[in-house]
Amino acid sequence: MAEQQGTNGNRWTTITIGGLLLVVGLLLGLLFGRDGTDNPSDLATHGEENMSTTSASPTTTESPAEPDAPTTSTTAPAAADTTTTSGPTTTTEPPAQSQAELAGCVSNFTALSEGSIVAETFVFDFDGVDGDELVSTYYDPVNDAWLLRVAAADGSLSSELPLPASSAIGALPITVVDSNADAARELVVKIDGGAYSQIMAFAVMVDCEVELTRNLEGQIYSWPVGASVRNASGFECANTYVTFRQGTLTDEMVWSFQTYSNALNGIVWEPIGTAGSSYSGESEDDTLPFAAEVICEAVPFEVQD
Ligand SMILES: [Ca+2]
Ligand SMILES: [Ca+2]
Repeated sequence: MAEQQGTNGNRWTTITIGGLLLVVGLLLGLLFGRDGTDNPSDLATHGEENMSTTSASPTTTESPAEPDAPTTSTTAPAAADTTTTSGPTTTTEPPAQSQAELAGCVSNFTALSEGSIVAETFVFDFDGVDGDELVSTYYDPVNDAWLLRVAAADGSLSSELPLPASSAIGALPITVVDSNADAARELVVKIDGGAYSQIMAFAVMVDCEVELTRNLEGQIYSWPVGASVRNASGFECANTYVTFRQGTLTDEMVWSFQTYSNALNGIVWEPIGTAGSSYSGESEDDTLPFAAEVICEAVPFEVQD
């Protein structure tokens, strides 16, 4: 019995020791449990890592969007194709440069607008560079305006200029001259009209554009040509200059007249000589002392049908 009690006591001590170990174990477990409560922060950091990896993943989804690169690589061959297709044409026709290119101009051809009425077209080499230009005056009914138009015969270039002509009177190319003997042509063009006269101006090509020539003040240089009972005017081309004349019949039945001799320099008319180019005079009777016309030797040109 005593031995049994002893063994029983041992049992109880082992149970209590076991219980103590359990308690210790629980305490340790609690301690680890606190570490476990720290874990949420670890989870949070893990979460952040996850976030960063998920935010990183968009960049990896963006890189698939680099199919843009394939599209640029597909357009690049296309550009190469066009240059190679245009290449053969330049190699098959080496001298076939456009008039615009030959003249060092930008190709800016604009077709004549529909409904336009061409008065007349002169064909000649206006800009002095290979190939003829088609030089026309035409009426644009949409804008109720008269224009001077120059177009390269090969359709590579065009330039236009509005003229002051009223719609009832109209504008017209008159002749082609070289009034200053510099081999560059000038077009004499009627830009308007009056009661007894036609208003003339000179047009030139400058830097791929058609321009009307100017006086020293920069205004369009125009001159009436024609005669009435009491008024007359005209001009005459000399070798390197033009003499413009204007007269009025006085009450004494003589013509009082003025002449101006000017030479074209670029697009500006300048008086010739240092003494000035103007002269005033009177006729001896009522006979007009000059021709009320354009008296200039024409440079050859064709009139288009
Ligand atoms: Ca030309
Ligand atoms: Ca000239």
